[in-house]
Order: sequence, then C-alpha cells, then structure tokens
Amino acid sequence: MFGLMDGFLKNDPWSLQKDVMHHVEYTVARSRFSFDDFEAYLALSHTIRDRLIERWHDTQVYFKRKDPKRLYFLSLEFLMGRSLSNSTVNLGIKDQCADALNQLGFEFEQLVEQEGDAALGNGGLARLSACQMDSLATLDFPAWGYGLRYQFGLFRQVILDGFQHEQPDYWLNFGNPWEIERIHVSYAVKFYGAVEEELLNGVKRKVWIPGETVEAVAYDNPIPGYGTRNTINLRLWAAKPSGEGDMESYNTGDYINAVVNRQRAETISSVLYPDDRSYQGKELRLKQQYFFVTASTQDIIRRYKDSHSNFDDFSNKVALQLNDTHPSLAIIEVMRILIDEENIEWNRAWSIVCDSFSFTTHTVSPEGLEKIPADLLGSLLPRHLEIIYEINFLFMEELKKKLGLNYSQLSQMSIVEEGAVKNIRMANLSIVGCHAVNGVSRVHLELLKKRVFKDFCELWPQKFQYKTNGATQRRWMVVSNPNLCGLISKWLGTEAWIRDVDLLIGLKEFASNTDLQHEWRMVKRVNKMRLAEYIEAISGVKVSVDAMFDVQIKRIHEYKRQLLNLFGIIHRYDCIKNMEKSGKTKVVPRVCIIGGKAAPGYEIAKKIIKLCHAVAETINNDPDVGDLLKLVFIPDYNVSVAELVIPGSDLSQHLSTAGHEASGTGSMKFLMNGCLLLATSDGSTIEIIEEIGNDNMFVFGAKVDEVPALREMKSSLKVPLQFARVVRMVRDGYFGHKDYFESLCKTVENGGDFYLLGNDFMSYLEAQAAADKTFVDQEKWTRMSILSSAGSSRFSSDRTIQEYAEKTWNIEPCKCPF
Ligand code: 26W
Repeated sequence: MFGLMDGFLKNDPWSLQKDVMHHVEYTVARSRFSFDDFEAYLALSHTIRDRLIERWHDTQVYFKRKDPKRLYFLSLEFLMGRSLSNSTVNLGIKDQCADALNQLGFEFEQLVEQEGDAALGNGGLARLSACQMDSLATLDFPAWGYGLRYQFGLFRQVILDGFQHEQPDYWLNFGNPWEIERIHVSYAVKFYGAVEEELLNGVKRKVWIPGETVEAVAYDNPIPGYGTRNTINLRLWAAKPSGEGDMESYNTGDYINAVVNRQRAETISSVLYPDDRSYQGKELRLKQQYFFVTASTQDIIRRYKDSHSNFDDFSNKVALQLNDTHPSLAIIEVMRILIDEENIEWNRAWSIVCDSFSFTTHTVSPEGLEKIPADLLGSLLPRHLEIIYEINFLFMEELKKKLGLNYSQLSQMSIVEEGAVKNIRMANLSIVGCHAVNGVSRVHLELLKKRVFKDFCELWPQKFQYKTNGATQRRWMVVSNPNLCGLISKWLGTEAWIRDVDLLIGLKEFASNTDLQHEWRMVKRVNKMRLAEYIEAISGVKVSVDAMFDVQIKRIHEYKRQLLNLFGIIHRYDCIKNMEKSGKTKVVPRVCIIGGKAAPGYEIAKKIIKLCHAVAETINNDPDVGDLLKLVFIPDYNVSVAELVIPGSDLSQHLSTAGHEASGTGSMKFLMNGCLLLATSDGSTIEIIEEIGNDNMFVFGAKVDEVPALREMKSSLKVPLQFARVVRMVRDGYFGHKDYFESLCKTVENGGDFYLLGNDFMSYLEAQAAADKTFVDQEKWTRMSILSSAGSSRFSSDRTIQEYAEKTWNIEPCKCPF
C-alpha cells in the first residue's frame, strides 16, 4: 500500500503516484480508470494531507516534549486562499507531484485551479494572519493559530449590469480535504442566564448558571513551514448543538421543535461578517466572538494544565496575541476561569492575564474601534460584564491616584463609555489588559500616539510599539510567480532567499545588467499574457500585452480612493479624445485594472464599482481610443485572483489619503514581484520609500502632517479645472446613469471632499505622467523593477514575526529534528 520507509511517506514521483491512486480508489471512491480533474485534485490533496499529518504529529509531539513558551494567535479572520500549491512548495515536493500527475495524464496547474479559496476573512487583517502563520511555521516558532470555521466565508461578488450583488460562498460544499475534524476535541460554550453566589467551604463564590449551551468542535488545518519539518496548527471552531441540555420538551411531546431549535446552535459559526469598517453591536457577532474566545482559551488552558500543576508558570509558557480587538473578550474569559474556576485571587489572576496578553490594532480611525452595548453584553455574558466593571473600577482608582481627578481624561480612558447607551470600549479593555499594544507601521504608531490612544500612550509609553506588517515571499513569489523565482535564484546562485529573504538585496548589483533585464522582461511578459487571457475570459475585453498593466486591487473604500483612479482614467480618456492624430502616437497604451469588494451596506463604495463599469463601457467601445486605453473591473477579487494579477502587473496604485491606511500590505506583494508603485506617503509606503528610494517609485499627494490643515482649509481651496471637468462629465451623464452618480459626485465637492481628491488630483496626474515617461524607457523601468524586488526583504512577514517573537511574545524557535 503506502510507501512506508523509516516511518515516513516517500516523496518520489512513483510513491506519490501510488498514493494518489490509492486515494482515487478508497477516499474519493472513483474507478482508477476514470476520474476527472476535480477527483484527481482531491486524491492529490489527500496524498499531501497524509504527509502534512505526519509532520504535524512529529511537531506536536516535539513541542510537548520540549515544552517551550508557545504563542497562541487569536484571530476571527484568516484569508488562507488555496492550499494545494502552497503545501507542495513548502514541503518541497511540487516538481515530484507535477511529474506524478503528468504520468497519469493530468496537468498539475490544472488541478490547482480546481480548488476554491478558503476566504474566512475580509481583507488586509485576515490575509496578514495567513502570511504570519506561514512565517511562524517556517521560522520554527512553537505557535498555534485559532479562528472560526465559518460555513460561509466572504460573500462572492457577482456583477450584474455593473452593479455588485452578493452571493453566499458555499466553500465547504465539495468537502475540504485540508482540514481534520476532531470530534473528540470539543468544549461547552455557555450563554445568557444569571450569576449566583455560592458558599463553598465557607468561601463565597460567583457561579454563572447559563441559559443556553452549545458545543465548539475543533477542525485542524496543518500549516507547513518551508524548508523545515515543522508543521503548526490552525485550529478553527465550528458550533454544534450541545449533547446535554434540556430534554423537557422531548417529554412534553414537541420533539420536532426541540431538534430544530437545537440545530440553531450551528448558526453561530455559519457566516463571516462582511463589513470591515465599523462595529454594529449585533448579538450574533458578539456570540461569535465569545464562542471563539471561550473555546480557544479552554483549549489553551487545558493544554497548559496537562503539563503544569499550577498557574505560576502560565505567562512564561503562554503568549496570547489578539488580532485587533475582535477576540479581546479573551482577557475577561481567562480572568473568569482563573478566579471563578481555578480559585486564584484577583490580583494574581490579573497579573497573569496582563503578562500573557498582547494586542495589535489595525485601524487608524476612532470609528473603527469596537464598542459593545453594555446591555447586550450583560444579557449574553452576565458574569463577564461584572468582571469588566470590576477591572474598570480598579483601573479608574489607579488613574485617579496617578492623574488626579481629571474627569474628562478619566472618562476618555474608561473602559465603560457612559451616555444614552452605555458601551464597553473593546480597545480600552485591550490596552488595559495587555502588556504590549502594537501598531502595524511606524506612522501608524505615531498617529495612535497623537490621536486615538493619546492619553494611554502618555500613561504607558513603553507599552506602545509598532511592527511593520509583511507578506510571505513563499506564497507571493514562489507559489504565484515561479518563473521570476527561478530567475532570481539563478542570478543569486541560490534558493536560500526563500527562507532567508535578506539575500534578495543581492539582486541590486545586477539591476543594470542587460542580460538580467532582458530575462526579467521576458518573465513579466509571460505573466502578462496569462493575465490578458484571464481578462478576456471574464470580460471579453482583448488587451495588448505591450500596454502598461496598471492595477488597483483591494477592498473598495472611500479612503483608498478608487475614485481618484477613475477620475484619472476619465481625464486620460478625455485627453486622448481631444488629441490630434499625431499626438496619439506618443500616448503610452494602458490597461487599467480595478478589482475589489464593497461591504454590502456601503452605498458609496457600490456606486464606485458601478461608475467603473460605466466608464469602462464607454472607453472600451470607443474607436477613437482603441488600444491606447482599456479599463477592466475584475470581479470577485480574492487571494487566488491576486496571485494571478500581481505577477502580471507593471504598475500598482496605493492611493489612500495620507493618514488613513494603517499599513497596507498589497503594496509589498507588488514590490516583491517587481511592479512599480504609484502611491501616497501613507502607512507602510513611507517605509518602502525609505527602503528603495523616492526615485524608484512614483510618490504623490499630501503628506500625513499636511492633511489636517488641508481639511481645515478645504472650502477655500481652489479645485483644479481638470478635476472640475471630470466631475462634471460624471455628473452630466457622460457615462450614463446621471442621477445615480449625483451622490457620488457630492462626496468630492468643495465642502465635502473629506478624502482630498481635489487637492491631490494634479499631483496624482503628474505621478502618472512620470510613470508614462519612464515606461517608454524600458531599461530604466526594468532597473527600477529589479530594485523594487531587491529592496523588498524588509517587507517579508518573516521579519515582522521575528520582531514580534523577540520584542512582544518572548518566544524562541523549537525546531523539530528530521
Ligand atoms: C468589526 C468590523 C471590522 C472588521 C475588520 C473592523 C475592522 C476590521 C479590520 C481591522 C480592517 C482591516 O483589515 N484593516 C487593515 O489591516 C491591515 C493589516 O494590518 C492593514 O495593512 C490595513 O492598512 C488595514 O486597513
């Protein structure tokens, strides 16, 4: 049967092929003489999964034996994307798998396309979690990820007549070969009810009598490191009806209703909230958060207690990382377990909690901070609300001692927001209950210090730090751009940069080498051809690979200013229309590509999508324009679409109004792949500029420090004529739908242009003109492109994770021996 040798499954093509055939017959249950691409994908995935499980076991056994300090990464969102290609790359068996499949008459690349994305997250924060898991595994850190196994991930975006429609993402419908269901790993999750006092051995204790109980069941997803045997775990929880509970209704005869009601438990983990802007105090969302938090912390504490007899060593063995405030109830849950169930005295419990938890915030806007109505929290989690009040009381007492009776400051810093509706401020809770608070770029921390968390930063300056985000070069270069990787390894004379990313800087010395430049352009061209085919398949628009591929892909948000991009495109179109024939020969042909999802309730963002389609319709069908300008909207943007688009783009746009993007991580993926950036000085771009230099990218727009003053003067600022003209074209119905776009135009009119499109427009056009001019000089362009890749090592998530490990989590690698 399986090729067992020394206890390991073998990885030569022949053994892989044998195992694939085994899975065709016994797992997929198809005849070995007749199975299609999808069935071959399933069989191959199971073949790889067996190897992952082997490594996973070895890693877990080794961690248990060594008992290092472990990191637990708690996140309500993970955007993992596809697993097949990534796993084969990290296990170092991609070529062997391709060979094995080839001999069976299948194309590996074809099988990769059979897999749907695991899209259990919204955007930047969720993809960052996935990149960080890859780095944690690769750098041999003893880490676990915890998340929710939503039955429906982020909605599928369908475009009908240019409008976005949302459809459910049935990602589990065809099964998920990458997960391991652990029916025996489950925990009770309690909700509602009341708190009672109980006398136990003469000591008063609080006891929470719940009104509803459901069960959390574990699903494990092995995460293999690259170039190491270490394979860590991403444990996702699914809700199931509880085994115990009230059987009364069975006896009273309402059997059917009782079963149906119990089945409702599953709704808790059924759907991901698709709004990444603000928190709306919804009961189901709070239930999800607590469900996730209690299952994870029960699991973590159980594991700790397996090898420790008391809690003295807890914070030396356990680091708990909160990915934004979404899982911050974990602070309260651990507190509750320690004091109510483990009988630990309050102060000791509190210091254990504070020493173990750290928190990273991913937003700059105060509106992005979560608040939970106290009534809602109190009804769902009565004991937790009591604990929050107690923590806040003690914190306020401490503050009064330190700051005196400055009531306005006290009320700003309080965990409880008083007002018509009493709210619990989850960010304040996280800051108070964690030993470290991290921003996601340098400027993000500066903004936190100046604005949102000013008082806290002054109180605890040492608590506030930053770790600039990063992306994993395994997925974003090796998996998605194998040809470029081959070229880089050839010129560097080693593949070691895939683990040791700092080696990439070695490319710098060849940046002007004409041979490398030539090969570099060839790789780009092949990637552009692949992208052009995709574009034609989805939109019917034929594009020329000689044109500059200019890309903006990310969630649609006003602050990300897709509208600025569209206005720039309209301006370009208008210029071409008004040009003499002779002028047209000088125009650099462009293919403008925009992709991204709008939150379902975000009207303005949805109008931006519609405007994009309306403008595309006009431009793409205008014979005066031809190949000089094309505009395509890529529907249903997700991780695997990004893997196709990024390697095939020449220029990428990152247009956030300065001071609004906490970090931004898309830019890093483009940078690695040698796409030039056209960007504002915002978030992590500021650090990219420092790293590769102003002259290797196209920077424009107001700076972070200038934005507040510009906003003050907004109504007196003169709007450039060119800007007024494009807005008028939209308003007057040049692209149809006259009334529909009126409210969109209003957002950028004098009084209302909050994101300063008018102010930055001319500077944006200049940057675009500079990009055109450079594109004509292919030698210069290619040099800038090589220097972008060469300078991208600082933006690897390996560096981010290394910094967290040393400065925040205090964890060491624990490498499983071969
Ligand atoms: C509760 C609703 C909600 C859900 C998700 C509010 C906010 C979020 C996320 C925090 C939004 C997000 O993804 N933020 C992005 O995080 C990235 C990773 O740190 C940064 O690179 C982006 O700048 C930031 O917008």
